[in-house]
Amino acid sequence: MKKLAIIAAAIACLSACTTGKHMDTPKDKLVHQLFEFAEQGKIAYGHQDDLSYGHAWTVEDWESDSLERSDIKAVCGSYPMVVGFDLGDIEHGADKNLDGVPFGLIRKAALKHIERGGIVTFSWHPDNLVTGGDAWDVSSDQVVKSILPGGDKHAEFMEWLRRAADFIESLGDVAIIFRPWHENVASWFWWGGNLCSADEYRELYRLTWVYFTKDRGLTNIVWCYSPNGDCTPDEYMDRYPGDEFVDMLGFDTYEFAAPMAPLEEDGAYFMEELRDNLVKLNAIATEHKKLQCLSETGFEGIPDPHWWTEVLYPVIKDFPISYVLTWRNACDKPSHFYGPWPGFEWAGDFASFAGYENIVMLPVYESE
Ligand code: BMA
Repeated sequence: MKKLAIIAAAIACLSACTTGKHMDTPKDKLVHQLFEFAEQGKIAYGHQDDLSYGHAWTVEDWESDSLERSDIKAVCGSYPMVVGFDLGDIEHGADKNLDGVPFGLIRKAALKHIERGGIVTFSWHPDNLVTGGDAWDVSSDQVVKSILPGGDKHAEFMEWLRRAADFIESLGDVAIIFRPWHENVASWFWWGGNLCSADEYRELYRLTWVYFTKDRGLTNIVWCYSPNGDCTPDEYMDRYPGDEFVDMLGFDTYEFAAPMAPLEEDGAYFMEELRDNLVKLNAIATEHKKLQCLSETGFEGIPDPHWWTEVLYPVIKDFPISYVLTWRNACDKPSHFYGPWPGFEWAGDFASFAGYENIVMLPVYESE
């Protein structure tokens, strides 16, 4: 039953995406590839900032090593199929993003990854234009209102969008996944649930889409809408910008260690929550004929020796998500990692996960 629904959704979407055209633009090809993963029961593995730095190496190491360094590759011999990068601080025209990664490196790494056959996704944690704080500054509930048309910060905000669009345009004729204004049902970002009305949120997403797509002609973007996972289907859809503006549906959800609780209890709770969320996502995505992904997940520090094979995999394997992405391995915060690294005591469990037939990794070719 599930298989049929997926195929029906895939065919409907593919024809919608390609109406009147040959299926040959970079975006068409990426959409097709992502649908094919789901149709074949495969899930691509993704890792944030994988090529920029790792648990024990920094962006400074990059200049000397031609982008061949990757914690994931060091552990299992393949790159992640999907690599995520964040555009935070591009809005200021900064040289480096909010985590200190030069935008020149991000551009080079993204293009290298695509050239190798991989898939690239961009998130964006822009600062708060009203308070001058960061994306997590939720001290004002007037931010979205003031950056929309008619608001006193609108002109400045359009400059921020221009800088983000300039960066994506600078990648050239390649397709990428972009998921702006994420985790928007909760209220930890200035565009969150209690910080703006549903109408304002939708207008923000559409404004971004229209500016990129129509004003700037950036038509090779796969647009991903990804609220935080822990929300009802009504909450998920309440702020949905509309089918015209979205190609892929996802959500972000993490496992957390509850104080004093044994790991098995955390794992069981997370598995149930993840499964519930994926059931809801599948129902919505099937109805709207959209691609699906688990846009962010992980367990900080991966304290569970079997997290990949006994917690994450047993749940995701049953769902037609095209990819799952775990968050970054911060080089400046030793306990802030979501992927394995060489020497990590439970790295073998990840290598087993990466070796499963239906987990898609990006092989390293001889010539590299
Ligand atoms: C968060 C953390 C932060 C980081 C931000 C953007 O989840 O990893 O340290 O600055 O993502 O990458």
